[in-house]
Amino acid sequence: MRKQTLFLLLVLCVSAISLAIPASAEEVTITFDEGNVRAGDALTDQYANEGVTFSQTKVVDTNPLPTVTDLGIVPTNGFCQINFNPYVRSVSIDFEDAASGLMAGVTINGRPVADFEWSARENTLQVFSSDSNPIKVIAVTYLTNSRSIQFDNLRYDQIRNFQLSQFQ
Ligand SMILES: [Ca+2]
Ligand SMILES: [Ca+2]
Repeated sequence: MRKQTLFLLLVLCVSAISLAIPASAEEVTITFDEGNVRAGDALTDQYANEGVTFSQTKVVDTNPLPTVTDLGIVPTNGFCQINFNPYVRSVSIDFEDAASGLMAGVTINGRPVADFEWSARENTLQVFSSDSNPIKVIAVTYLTNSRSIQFDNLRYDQIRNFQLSQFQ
């Protein structure tokens, strides 16, 4: 029930955002249930066409019911990295269970995320940046020996005119 309500809110939010943002911005949502990947797969470039690749990330079934599959991702060895091309101005990732693991750190482009640049509400990690300091790489590390948080529903707001070549 709660997930249905959240989904409805998300649909409403996406509808509102798509009316408000200029044509150059493009919001992308990945649920990992599109048929591109299976549980147990290493996640690397399967979503490269959507403008995102992954390092040290594995696909898992986040739903404990054997009859229900809801694919998400976990870091391998306590660390995962999400790489964007084109760059993005904001990223949000849902947690399946915030109590299941402890994040030790989040970085944007190799630099620790400042307080004003992120929030974790409603089991969603939200990372914000700007057009002048766009997000290329987000890395998440975990406390040693803690279980990894299961992530799902990665959403990001692409800046189409910031291609990698402009920064290299
Ligand atoms: Ca399942
Ligand atoms: Ca999913």
